[in-house]
Amino acid sequence: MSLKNAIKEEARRLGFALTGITTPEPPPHWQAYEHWLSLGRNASMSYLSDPRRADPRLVLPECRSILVLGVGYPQPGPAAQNHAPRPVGRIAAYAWGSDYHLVLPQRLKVLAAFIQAQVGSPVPIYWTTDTGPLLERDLAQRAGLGWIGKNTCLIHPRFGSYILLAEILLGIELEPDAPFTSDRCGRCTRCSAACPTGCILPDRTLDARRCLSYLSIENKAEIPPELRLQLGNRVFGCDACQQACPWNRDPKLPPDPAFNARPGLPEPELALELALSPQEFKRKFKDNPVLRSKRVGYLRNVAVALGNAGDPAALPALERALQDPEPLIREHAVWAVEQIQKGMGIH
Ligand code: B12
Repeated sequence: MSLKNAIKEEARRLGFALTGITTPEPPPHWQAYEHWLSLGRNASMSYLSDPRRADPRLVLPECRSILVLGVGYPQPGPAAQNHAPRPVGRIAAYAWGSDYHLVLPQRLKVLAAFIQAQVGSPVPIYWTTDTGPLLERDLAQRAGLGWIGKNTCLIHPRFGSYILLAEILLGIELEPDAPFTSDRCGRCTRCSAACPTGCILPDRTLDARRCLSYLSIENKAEIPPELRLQLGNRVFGCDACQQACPWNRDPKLPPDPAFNARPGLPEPELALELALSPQEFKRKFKDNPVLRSKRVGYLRNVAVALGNAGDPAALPALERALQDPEPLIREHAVWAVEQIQKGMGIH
């Protein structure tokens, strides 16, 4: 068996259902990416202007090939109405189980050791998922894993877009796979029509300043008042543009069990969440992506979701949140109380 095939086989054994190899050249849409940054569409994510993103060889100078890997995660059903007896929130599907930033590096480490052992001499190597200075979707497209759709997601023709990506940069040459060249979005615009804030732009980028995923996860400040209603019951991330995508209709990629939903997720009861103490929050979301928003960001989102649910039964929980030590939580709880009172005809 060739080294390339042995590596791919080991990657699949470790749970990476998708594997592809590409060259270390600069990412194909670098210019579009720079333009996107120059317009401020990265919002407060200043780490995205790291100049190393321009060329993988700025990350690993000896890089001669890149192994791009993908794993599936559970797919949410169609956007549901809130029928629960008490208002519940909604967490994006990638965050229902263990945090991929913890799960995938463990596997990448094993795979990197396997490659070193197969080669028999030290190989310059760098592995990452999400946080490394790489344009992962561009590399995945060039490694043949799928195309970049109108919702900006990497879409696999059989497995859809509920896929997480990881890469290993290697100081050895492996034969590259053919890039995925066709664009299968056609004239479909369901993703942009489904986006509650209209943040998906016609040039295959999005404006993070209006993206509900950004606003509920990465954003550390207030949620702009004019976008709070659109948040609906989302308390962490957003899947609207993926749920609308026809390529996600029949999930064929078995989701990796590491990302199966934990008890109580994906639809936590909002009034209970609002009462989480710092210790309870840490315990509940240990090793889960929600930890990233910290208690302050999560409870800010929960308060908005309660305001949007408009249930007067939530008023006592919100009134307790008006005493929270975090000003950001208090401010969003005030908004939520006002929303509920408006619904009751009290001004
Ligand atoms: C910053 C970031 C975000 C930001 C900004 C997202 C965005 N679309 O710009 C926010 C917080 C909003 C976000 C949200 C989400 N993210 Co995110 N995010 C990232 C991160 C760290 C960088 C992305 C980036 O550089 N954005 C800037 C834009 C311009 O680049 P891009 O999104 O890669 O899009 C490419 C296209 O626009 C293309 N392009 C430009 N012009 C043109 C023109 C044509 C014709 C074509 C074909 C392509 C093209 O070039 C860009 C660069 O490759 C990557 C990890 C990484 N290191 O790459 C994960 C990553 C993209 N995110 C991921 C996930 C899972 C999500 C969410 C689904 C989470 C959620 N449910 O809430 C959402 C999806 C929202 C969406 N539609 O993108 C996965 C996506 C996997 C996939 N199948 O695509 C990644 C790859 C992380 C990972 N390791 O798995 N994310």
